[in-house]
Amino acid sequence: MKLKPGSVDEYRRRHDELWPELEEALLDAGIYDYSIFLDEETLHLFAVLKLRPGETSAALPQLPVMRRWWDYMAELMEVEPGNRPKEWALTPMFHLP
Ligand code: RM4
Repeated sequence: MKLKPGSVDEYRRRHDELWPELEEALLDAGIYDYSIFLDEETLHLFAVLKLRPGETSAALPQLPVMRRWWDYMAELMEVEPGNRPKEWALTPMFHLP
């Protein structure tokens, strides 16, 4: 994902106050150990999370709370039409299990 210039502090503040119902939806979708890192130079965000076995989190984008969060965050982030954050896939280069 990527932030718009000038959005770093507000992006952090909003995540420090993550809506409890969104946290619940993320956990219900099987997500845990979820972190988002910022490259201060490029404003790219690198999200890494774990999914419980058998979970895909595929239903999340359809949930009203997810859509409301994406609408709320759209002024701070590069987004697709519909306000889903733009994502740039990364190429795995190494993994030590
Ligand atoms: C991000 C973005 C992601 C969401 C996290 C919690 O800003 O909206 O889609 O998973 O917040």
